[in-house]
Amino acid sequence: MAQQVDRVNFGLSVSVLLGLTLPLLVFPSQTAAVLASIYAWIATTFGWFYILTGASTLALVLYIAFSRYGSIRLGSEEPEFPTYSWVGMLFAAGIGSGMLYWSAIEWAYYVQVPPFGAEPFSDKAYDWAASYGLHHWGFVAWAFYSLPTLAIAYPFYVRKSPQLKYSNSAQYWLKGRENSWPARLMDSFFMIALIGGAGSSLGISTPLISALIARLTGIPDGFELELFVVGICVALFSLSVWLGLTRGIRRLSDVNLLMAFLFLLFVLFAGDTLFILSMAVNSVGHLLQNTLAMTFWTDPIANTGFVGDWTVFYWAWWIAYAPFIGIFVTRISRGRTLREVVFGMLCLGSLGVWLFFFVLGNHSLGLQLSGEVDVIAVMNAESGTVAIVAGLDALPFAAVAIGLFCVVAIIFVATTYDSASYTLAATASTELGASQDPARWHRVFWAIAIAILPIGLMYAGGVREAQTATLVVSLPLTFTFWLTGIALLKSLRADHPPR
Ligand code: NM2
Repeated sequence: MAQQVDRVNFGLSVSVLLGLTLPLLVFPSQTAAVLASIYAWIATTFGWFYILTGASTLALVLYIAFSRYGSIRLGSEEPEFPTYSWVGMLFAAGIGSGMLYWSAIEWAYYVQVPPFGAEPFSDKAYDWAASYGLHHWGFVAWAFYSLPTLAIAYPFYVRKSPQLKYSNSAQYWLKGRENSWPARLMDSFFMIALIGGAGSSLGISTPLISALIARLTGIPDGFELELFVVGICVALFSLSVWLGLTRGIRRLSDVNLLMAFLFLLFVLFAGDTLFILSMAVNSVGHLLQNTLAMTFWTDPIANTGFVGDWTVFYWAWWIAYAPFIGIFVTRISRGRTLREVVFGMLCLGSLGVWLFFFVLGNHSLGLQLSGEVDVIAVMNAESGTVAIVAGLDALPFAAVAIGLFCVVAIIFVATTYDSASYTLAATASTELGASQDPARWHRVFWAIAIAILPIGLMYAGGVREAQTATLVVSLPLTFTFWLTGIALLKSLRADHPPR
């Protein structure tokens, strides 16, 4: 159904897109230096605040799920999507091919500079390396995604506030002032974070995908191949968002889930199955044993930089994506209870990512330990991407694994971008009803618009800077998390007074 365009939000976000791209293109090194020093300042000054926000967010969503509020249903209808597709869509939207990169290689960074005072390359360092990734992509991380989802979905379905926007999460305070400047500010922070975040994700995944294609076809890797990869991805996600939620986005996510499972099964059985399984079980134990310590660790005494470089970096990254996921998951969650939303995201979301860390991560960790491939040396000498391909190359029928991995990576990129374009279009539309979609041209406009930034960045070499910019923008979003959390609790209390 065609909807009106909200001129202010539309104009604002197009200006943001240009405002973000131009300085990075015209003054790349100066912009990079400024951004890096701002991030360093944020990580030192607000590190504790990010850690505290993570722990509190997890506590809040668990409280809502376990309390009587958990059984509140979002709208009175039956769920619009079957659970398989619902989980598939929320997973594919929230997780991009960044996860494919990090799940395979994150351990190799941690083993060299381990947390909690472990000796580099020691057995203890390997234990931490195999379990810390599970924390950075686990319950706290998914709680960051769940909170805006609850905070947007509750007013949207239950309080009938027809705004599929981030500022809807502050509806408790904004009643009747949906177009006021605090609302606009919240929405524009969200749009900047999403445009920057999506831009840098495509900037990270393109080299990975083109390295895989180069390995498979023998075509030399380089800027032309990368442009070609961006072209395929953009075509795929424009088509998907053009077809819409049910015919496009949902179908692509269903295929995504199936292909991802096939790929993981292949690596599990073609690789050292026994080692992968026992390392996976072991790392869950290590994670559970240390969850509290990891959730609250700010490293104030030794100040090794691990928390700022990793945990704060990850929390900021998840927070930058979170309002987008909140809007998108709201749209697909009609008919579900708050408890289902929290547990679906926390448990199934974490489990989905963990399967990649279990199989892909422990496969390459095993190669390092057995001496078959010196993954760390390859990574340090060349790049993480090359090290991942080297790990897959050690498998029997390596071409099958690499081919599947390449297809999965492309679909993961496309499924994040189609929902991101959908969400940007929704934010830049005026009132959307519970099952209305933004106009078709408008959805495709955003699909193409958010691809322009990464192409520019790849050309100018500013992918890291875009990522840093995203992290910087996530600071004000972190403050809005407290705002939306309190607004949600207040609305729930007001609508459901204790009996
Ligand atoms: N998060 C999940 O490429 C990606 O995986 C994008 C990254 C926010 C850490 C999402």
